[in-house]
Amino acid sequence: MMKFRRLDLFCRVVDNYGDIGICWRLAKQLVREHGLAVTLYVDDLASFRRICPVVDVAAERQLVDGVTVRHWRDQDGVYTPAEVADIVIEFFAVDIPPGYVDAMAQCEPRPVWFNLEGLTAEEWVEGCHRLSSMQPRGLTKHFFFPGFTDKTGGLLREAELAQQRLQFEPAAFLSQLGLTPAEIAATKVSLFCYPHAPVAALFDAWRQGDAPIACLVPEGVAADAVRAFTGGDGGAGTVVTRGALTVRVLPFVPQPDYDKLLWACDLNFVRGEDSFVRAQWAGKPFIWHIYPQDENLHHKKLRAFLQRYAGELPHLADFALRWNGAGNGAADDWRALWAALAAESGAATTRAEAWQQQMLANGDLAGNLLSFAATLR
Ligand code: TRH
Repeated sequence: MMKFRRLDLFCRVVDNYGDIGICWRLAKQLVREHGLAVTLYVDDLASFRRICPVVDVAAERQLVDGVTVRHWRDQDGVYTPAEVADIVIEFFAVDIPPGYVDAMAQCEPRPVWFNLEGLTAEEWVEGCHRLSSMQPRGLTKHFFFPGFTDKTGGLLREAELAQQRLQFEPAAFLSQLGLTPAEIAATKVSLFCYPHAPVAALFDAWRQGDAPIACLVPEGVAADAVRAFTGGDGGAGTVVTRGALTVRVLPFVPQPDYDKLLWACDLNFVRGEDSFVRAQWAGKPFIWHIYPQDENLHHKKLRAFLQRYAGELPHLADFALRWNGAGNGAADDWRALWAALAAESGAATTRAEAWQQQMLANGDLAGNLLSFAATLR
């Protein structure tokens, strides 16, 4: 018997689309697969609309795909205990409005309160996952960490994802995006990265290569390199071929279509947290551009992941380190790096599939979170 009926999720958009991307996925899954009534409080509806175009940026409250979405404007609201959900999640340690916390403290029993943390492959996570932290007025907060082992909360994954991928027809999807038969027949690479990635050098290597490459870039991504290569403004719909490389600029697609793009490509460059996880579920080789942090903390996180994932893929690891400015040595020869990576592509595909099975065994984050919540009541 399900102990919980309602769940509130608080999301602050710090940067880009990953914060809302993750919260939106989780909220939908909790409604669809677990029958919870979910309210998503989010402070930036414009970012939300980029990944989910039906969102109304002017609405204080709206129902989207079964999730109640509330515009979280400030910290001033007054809340009653009746408004408080059975489970409350703060994403990435955001400060829930004090009025809401007051109302939580008046509830009997108290709601189950989680801080849902960011994803990292570092070992310390296992020691912190599920730890509790006493809060004033009889409240307790628990840390919940996504992760890559069975001692963490696992990764977000919808139950129907594998089936959807199985039924997916890549050629039809790619021609809907405007790709020509020649581009569909080429090695297809999706490119999603931060502005500091060495894209121009990679384009140069691809251009000079022997095998045709179709690089699919969402509008606004790697904008300088795309403009330099295409000689135009790099708007959606731009397609330019030089040498062996065709660069095609795609519109920023709704979140479910981004999954399909990953499934359809032979290699995916991804970034942040959410696209990084989706690339893993795509079962295709990928290169991760990690979100940069002060004092190169992200390099440590990148190495921790590569150690788990790419032990048997030295060229993929090397390429990923250099893509992130974490490689050893002087100037990078991207032609040689690409040739080494391409030579490893069979092993990288096998590894991507095996990794997927390994991750499946850890359960999915939403299910793991609810099972843990049930032990707290
Ligand atoms: O956009 P990101 O860089 O987001 C984040 C945030 O910056 C966040 O503050 C930080 O904490 C985190 O990275 C590590 O990258 P991410 O996480 O991959 O999120 C991108 C989202 O955008 C993901 O949900 C997929 C979605 N997306 C689309 O819906 N359509 C598209 O066309 C593309 C390219 C992405």
